[in-house]
Formats: sequence, C-alpha cells, structure tokens
Amino acid sequence: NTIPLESRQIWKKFSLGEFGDKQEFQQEFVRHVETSLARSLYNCDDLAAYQAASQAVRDRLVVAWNRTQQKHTLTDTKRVYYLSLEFLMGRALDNAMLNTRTKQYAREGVKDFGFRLEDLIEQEPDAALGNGGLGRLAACFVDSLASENYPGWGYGLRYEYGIFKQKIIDGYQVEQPDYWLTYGSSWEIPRNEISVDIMFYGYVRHYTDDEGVHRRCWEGGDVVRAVASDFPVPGYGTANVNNLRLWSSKPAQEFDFAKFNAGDYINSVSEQQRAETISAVLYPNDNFDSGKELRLKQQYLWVAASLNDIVRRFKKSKRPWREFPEQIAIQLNDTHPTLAIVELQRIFVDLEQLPWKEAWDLVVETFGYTNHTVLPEALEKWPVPMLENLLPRHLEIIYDINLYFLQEVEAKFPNDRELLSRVSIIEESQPQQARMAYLAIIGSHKVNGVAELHSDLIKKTIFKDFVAVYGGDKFINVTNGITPRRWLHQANPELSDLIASKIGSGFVKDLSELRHLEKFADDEDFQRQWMLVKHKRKEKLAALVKSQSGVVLNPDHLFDIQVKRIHEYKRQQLNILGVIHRYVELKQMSPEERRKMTPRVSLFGGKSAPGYYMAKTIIKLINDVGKVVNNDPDMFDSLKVVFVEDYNVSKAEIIIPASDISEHISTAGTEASGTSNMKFVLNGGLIIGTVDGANVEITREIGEDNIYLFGHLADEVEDIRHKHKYGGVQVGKKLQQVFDFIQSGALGDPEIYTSLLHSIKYGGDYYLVSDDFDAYLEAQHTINHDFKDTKEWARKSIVSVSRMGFFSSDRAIRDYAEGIWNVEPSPVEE
Ligand code: B1H
Ligand code: IMP
Repeated sequence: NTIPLESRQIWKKFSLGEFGDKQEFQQEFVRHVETSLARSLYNCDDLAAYQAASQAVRDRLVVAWNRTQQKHTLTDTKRVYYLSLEFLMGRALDNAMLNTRTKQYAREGVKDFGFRLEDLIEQEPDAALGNGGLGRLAACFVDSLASENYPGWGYGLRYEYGIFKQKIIDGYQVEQPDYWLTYGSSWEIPRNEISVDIMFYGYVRHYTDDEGVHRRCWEGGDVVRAVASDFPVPGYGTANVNNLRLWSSKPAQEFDFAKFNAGDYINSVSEQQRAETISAVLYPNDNFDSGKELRLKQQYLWVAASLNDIVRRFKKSKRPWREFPEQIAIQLNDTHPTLAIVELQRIFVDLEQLPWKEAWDLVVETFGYTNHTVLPEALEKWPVPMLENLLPRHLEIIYDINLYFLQEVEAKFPNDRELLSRVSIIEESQPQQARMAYLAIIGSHKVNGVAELHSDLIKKTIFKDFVAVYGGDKFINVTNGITPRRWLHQANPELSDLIASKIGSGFVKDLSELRHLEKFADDEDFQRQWMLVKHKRKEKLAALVKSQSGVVLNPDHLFDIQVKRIHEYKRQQLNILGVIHRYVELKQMSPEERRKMTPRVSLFGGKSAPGYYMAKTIIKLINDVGKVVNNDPDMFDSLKVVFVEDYNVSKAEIIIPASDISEHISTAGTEASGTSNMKFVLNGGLIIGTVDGANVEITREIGEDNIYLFGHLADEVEDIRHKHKYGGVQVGKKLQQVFDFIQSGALGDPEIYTSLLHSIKYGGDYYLVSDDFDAYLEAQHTINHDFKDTKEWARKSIVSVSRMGFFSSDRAIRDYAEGIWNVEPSPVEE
C-alpha cells in the first residue's frame, strides 16, 4: 500500500501546498462551501464561512501532519507521549492561522465575500475538554512540543461533553451540558480504522507454557472498542505538525448474538450502546478525586488504547524490547494515567513474555510522573475491591510491584514496619485502597512538581518517605509555563504589535527576547502607548460585560480581576469579603471623600464543581454583593462588582489582557503553581498575591517592587491551623465588621451564608482567611495609592513584561526534554 516510486512525481504534483496568496485561500474557501458543506453563495452564513475557512486551513495542516509523521517514522527518532485526561484547547482556527501564518490571506479573503474574520473566529465552540489549570497546561505543552520541533503526541479522551456551561440564575450557578460537537469539529480527523478492543472485568487464568513456565492471562471479560480521532497540533514558525489523539468508546460488536437469538433484540442493542457512555462526559472536578467506577473505566480505556498504539508503533521498528525506553518517553499528567505503568508491565510480562525484572526496568525508564497538587482530597485512591472486580490482573500486578518495592525498602531500612506501612501502595483502610501517587512514583524514573515551592513541598511532606528511599535526585522541579502564542500574540495582538514595534517579533518564538523591552520602560511616549493598549483592552472587556449582564464599566477605573475555578483554597471568599469591606467604608464617606478614592471594578469568574456546596455559596455571595453595589447610586463612580458567567478559554483571552491587578491569593502552600498568574503579568497586569506556587518565581524574575505580596508563609500554616484547632479563631475588627454587615441582611437572607462564615469563625478557618484579612486589605490599600501614579504604574508594567521570558511553556518543555525525556528536537524541512 505504498505508492510506487515511478508514480510519486505525479502524486507530488497534486499534493497540496501552502497558500501563496489571498486567491488561493478563496478558491479553497469556495470549494469547501460548495462541496464539503453542500451550500452556496445564497446561504453562506457566518457558521458556514467559519467551517469553510477552517477546513481550508485544516487541509494544509493535514498535509504537513503527514509529512511530519513520515519524517519521524523514517528517521525513527525518540518520541514523547503526553498522557493527560484533560486537554483544555479552546478554539483552534485563530491559533492555526497564526501558526501557519495564513491569517492575513484569510482575513482579506473572507472580507471580499463580506465577512469579518473576527466574527467567523467566534463561531467556533471551545474544545473545553478540561477543568482548569491542569488541562490548559496540557494544551500549552502540546503547542510548545510542536513549536520546539519535538516528536511529541498528546493522548487523551474525546469527551462528547466538555466542562459544563455555567449559567447564573438568581445568583446561583446552574450547570448545562456542553455538547461541543453539534456541528462536528472541523479540526477532527476521524480514524475509524484505528481501534483497540479493551477488556473490563473477567478473570485471571493460570497456565504453564510450552517451556514449563507458570504464566497468567486475563480473559473472559466484557469488551469495549476504543476508536481514535486525531487533532493536528501545528507548531509556530515551523513545518512541524504534531498530533493529539483522543479515544472514543464504541460497542465492540454490533450485536450480542446470544441475546439476539433469544429474541431480545432491543435489549441487546441498547446494552451495546452503553459502551459509548464511557467517554461521554468529563468529570467536572478540579483538585478533587470523585472515586467513581465510571472514572476508573475512563482511565483504563484511555491508557490501554494509548499503550496499545504506542507499542504497535514501536514494533514497526523491529527493535529489541530493551530499546523501548531509548525510543519512547511517556509523561503522566498527574496520577490519572497511572494504570499505564501497570498496563505496560502486563503487556511485557503476560503478552510479550519478558521476565518480570527486565520488563520492570524498562517500564521505570519509560515513565515520568508530574504531581500537580498536595491537597489530600485530590490524591487519587482506588478501592481494592473495585480494582479487583474491574481489572483483576492489574490488581495482581500492583500487588507484585508493591511486594518487590517493599522488599527493597526493607533491605535499606530493616525492621521499620511503620515505614513499610507508610510507603505501601496499599493503604490498610476499610476497604483497602490503592494509593495511585505512590504507584506513580515507584513506576517512574523521575517525579516532578510544577513550581519550585511546590517541588520542595512535596519532598518535605506528602512524598518525604520516598525521598528517604530513593534519594533526592529522583524528585525534580519543572516550573510550569504558558504558550506566548495564544496568551500574548493571539489574545492581545495590540500589545504584541506594540512590543514588536520596539524589539521585533522574535519574542513570539523566543520569549526571553522580551528582555530588550526593559530599556523602553522609562520612555514616556512608550508608556503612554502601553497604557493606551491597556485602555483599549479594558474597553473590549467592558463591552463583553455590558452585553452579558448590562453592567456598565468605566475603563478608567482600576480593573481588579480574579478568574479561576472557585475553590476555598483559592480564596475568592477573601477577595469578596474585602470588597464588602471597601463598600462599607465607601458608604460611610462623604461624596467628596469618596471621590478621592481610587475607583475600582472587581471582576470575578470561574466554575464550581457541581457538588461543591461551599464554592457555590461563594458564587452566590459575589453575585449578591454585585446586585447591591451596582444598584447603589453612591457607588456609581467608585465601585462595581461583576461575576462573568461561564468563564472559559476564549473568555480568558478577552479578560486577561484587561487587568490592572489580578488576584492569586491562595493559602500559602496550597496552589501548586498557578498559570494564569503568568498570563496576567505577560499582558501587563500586576499581581496581588500570596507567597505561593509560581508567584514566588514570578517575584524573583520581575522583582519584589513589581508585585503586591501579602499574607502568612507556607511554613507558618501548620502552626496556625493547630492554634485555630485548640485556641479558636480570632476574627479581627475589620473582618467582624464585614460579618456583621452580611448578618444584618443587607445582601439578602443571611442564612444563605451561615455555613461560609461559620467555617471561618467557628470551623477552624482551614484556609486562614481571618489571619490574612488585614494584610490583604493593606496590600489593596497600597495598590489604590500606586495606581494613581500612571507613569510609575506603566513603568512597573513594562519592566514586569520584559522579565517574563522564563515563563514560556517552550522553556518548560525543553526542561522536560533534557531533565526527564532525554529527547532531541527533530525539525522537518519546510
Ligand atoms: C491542578 C489538579 C486536578 N492540580 C484532580 N490538580 C482533577 C486534580 O479531575 N480531577 O480529579 C483535576 C485537576 N489540577 C492544577 O494544576 C493546580 O491546582 C495548579 O496550581 C497548577 O497550576 C495546574 C497545572 O500544573
Ligand atoms: P503510525 O505511526 O502507524 O500511527 O502512523 C502515523 C503516521 O505516520 C501515518 O499516517 C503516516 O503519515 C506516517 N507513517 C506511518 N508509517 C510510515 C512508514 O512506514 N513510512 C512513512 N511514514 C509512515
């Protein structure tokens, strides 16, 4: 099935090239409207035009995709596979046009037909196959893998329903399904021919092979089919196009013939249909382990299909098994794909019949594990009875892995039974649970945290015993990063152009070039242009807010933004309680006094997990404050409070460039990294933040004069919690004022907030809201003061941006490539 050599010239003559001009784009655009979409010039609306434009661009990507894959197959280079249960990609068209440098042709091309390219771009639904930071990180990483010319694929699940759409009704969050495939996806290449049959349940059969070796094999279970879909991932300024392969579950056979013959036709079909539910919906929890069997099924289906694909590709090279880790690196994005370790060991031992030890060394050399959280409620544990039922052979293998590991520990630390029970994969609870993070550590050659503070913290706390067992070198840091393509060049073309006017556009590919901007920080003319861009972007956000909620914002006011998943540890409650404090203060002033205060907009956005009561209460509180404040004529020129409904990637692209200040105020030691902090600063916003996650390194890079830090430090938190527990919580005067205001009924029925306020005052205040409240107000006070000096503010902003080069995900990916994967770039000729 390879085209004969002598015919390849003909083939090449007809092979699609890149667009050379506007007309070539238009030709393809019209062809797609008329043939692929079966429409015409009489019924081509924005949606059809978006689809035609996308398919025209996509066709080029597919050709480049094939060239890239052929090159990697022929040169047989080492590949990286990034296993992530979430890829929060957002929209693809703008990114694809920018990366392939076809946006200008497309813009002019559709304009001739009466379309605005911006309107077409907005037709695309977000591919929102993730919850928050972890999923968006995976999306930035595949962008950087492609842009840095690494042969790197993402593997994930093709959920039909992404993260739910959030409606705010009467101040409360209401969830609506996000069926993102209504019009199909222009970016998807269905690969119905690539499928893997996946087994669940069944039993383990013992047998003796021809050579008299005792073996085990898993059989007799239910079979579900995993089918591949590919999404091309174009690099920026390179011909390299990588792949994101997402699996869907499908029935393995069309009919259950036994039932069919028994006359139960309808039931046999509908039972088969249930296979499809496995990959139907994304679990909407951020930093929380739900422990549901369906989630375990998702994990195994995805991991088993991906490994089957990876092993199949390796086998084509005809290399011996011992070269497996020289050819393949697999990165586990959190513990969600940890079963991959067990599955690869099963493939090696049960199917390929390698000796255990030989197989295990290959497995450990292949895998790397990234930890993203220390929150106990987020650490995955699977009940042993559930594993035993669903994946009986895998449970046996886990037991064996555990046995050999504990023998190793026993040899190193004889007679320490406490240690053995602490590090055992199996937790001796009722029922027993398998601790997936421990399995991931034992089965990987490197474990990394996602920011320096976090990587230090995991070594001192949750993985302390493993540092004792393995030594410190197994545990490393790779600080997160963000792609400058989407988060500067695409989201903020105004700022990107202004920067390029001074230092050229090389920073889009090499973000460290931003350092050349610093010499313009004191240039008053440049400062004015800089603030003008910010003003324009605040106008754009104001327009969005107006259209969605009717609230009118003044772009001259200070925009203070906190957008991220709603979580107690991220402390949106601290922010909104601070807003209430400001409101009460402003109310007590005379109009003259009030006019002297820095006018502010407090903007919030983010989703709560559907079952997270406290987070939902915080959303309600924010909306209730907004209702009172925004309707109070005294506040007209002083304060607005807005909750932006349904925060997602494409809204982030509008919101982030518009901030003067953004809030990253998690309780110290709880936010592993945070990545939106990087996005805000890269877009010229300053930060109010705690000494947590990547805030620490941002401070180091941009300088402490350019960030507003406050609050207790991570190493104080434990003691303070202890004091709360045994000595009660001291609610200070200012916070008490706020509590009193809420309890007066000024925001509506105070009953609604009782549990929230009680969790602070009487519930041990686990997140240290009371302890950090005064320091938080103090920092906000400094900000109000500093914001009045526009020149100095602009200078800080420019200096900060110029020092943000380190936070490119290109740098993060190179760190992974060198420190964990041992893989080299493999560029494709243009
Ligand atoms: C992060 C998660 C997470 N850490 C479990 N952990 C999930 C855990 O569905 N689940 O079960 C989903 C998500 N997400 C975030 O990762 C951290 O909180 C951020 O601080 C960090 O920036 C981000 C990327 O490293
Ligand atoms: P896979 O590696 O078999 O999944 O194939 C992925 C892509 O790599 C294919 O669609 C081809 O574009 C390319 N490819 C696969 N096998 C070969 C080969 O033998 N020669 C050249 N290219 C190949």
